Amino acid sequence: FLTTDNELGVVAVAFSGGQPKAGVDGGPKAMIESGLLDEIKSELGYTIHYDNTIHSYETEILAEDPTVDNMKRPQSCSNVNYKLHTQTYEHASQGRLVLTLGGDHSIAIGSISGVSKAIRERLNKPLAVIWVDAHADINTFQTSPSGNIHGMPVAFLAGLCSHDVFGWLKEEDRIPVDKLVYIGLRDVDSGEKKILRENKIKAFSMHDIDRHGIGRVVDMALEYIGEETPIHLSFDVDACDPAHAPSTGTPVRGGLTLREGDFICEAVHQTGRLVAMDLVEVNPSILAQDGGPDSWQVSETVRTGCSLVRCALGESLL
Ligand code: 4U7
Ligand code: MN
Ligand code: MN
Ligand code: MN
Repeated sequence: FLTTDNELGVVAVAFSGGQPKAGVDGGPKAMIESGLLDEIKSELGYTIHYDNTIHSYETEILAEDPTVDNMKRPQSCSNVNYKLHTQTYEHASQGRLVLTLGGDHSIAIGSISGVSKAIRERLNKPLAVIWVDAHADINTFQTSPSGNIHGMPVAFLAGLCSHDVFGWLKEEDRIPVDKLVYIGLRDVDSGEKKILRENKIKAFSMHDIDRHGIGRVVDMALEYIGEETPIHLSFDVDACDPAHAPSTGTPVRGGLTLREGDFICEAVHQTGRLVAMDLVEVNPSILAQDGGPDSWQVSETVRTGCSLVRCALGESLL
């Protein structure tokens, strides 16, 4: 077996430096305060390994962090991700399933690289990644139109670009391009489309979901990965439609329904090969124009994020 039964390592990463909007560092706190970890413990029966710390990484976030080669706040992103890398590596080395709560999606550089390294050492296998997102997050620092690192993590992880700033990222930390599969895409930059095409990367867009239905799409994604491979599920809450996840930095209309999102997580759980999950980009500070502090947007988004996590951990299994 790929993980020890019902042992869960949790890392809460309050980091927003991969993008410009304040507040996404409040995501983990909001999900945890709404009772997520208690439910996982009492209702799903996991033993949780958690340091009871929402890592703010204050010492890692630098006052002076000038743009380097079109990457904004590069040193802060690198420092935070290196810390996270060592934490997910530690959990995964112990055979725990690893849950990382973000934070913006740049933190996938640390979470996935740590798990990848541990899985290679423990099982001598590559790690597959299912990236559920409205966006492909595969810009290189050269193609990125924004310079925001939360739009680049896949490029670094898949070895499509590298940079001295992320010099700690080694070969065994990386994921093979042919074990990467996307679900939910609908806002992909032209440079990213070229990268996806040239590297023949498997991607299921919202169009594919409309055409085949979510059931077939998930089957095809899992078939593509193959039966032996451990899976890291990296879930950006903006994959879901803004009706269900409005409080996120880069919402895009026409997304997954609640059930489609939960279904993806349930189906990945059912493979028995889920070794890690990220749930990122919940930003409790983002309200609709008419929103007050208690607006429904925030609670709905937090609720969606928590539901996705519980489904990936087997909640809806009968
Ligand atoms: B997220 C974008 F240009 N592609 O690179 C970019 F549209 O983690 C958006 O998926 C990236 O939320 C979105 O900045 C990153 C942009
Ligand atoms: Mn996104
Ligand atoms: Mn993303
Ligand atoms: Mn986003």
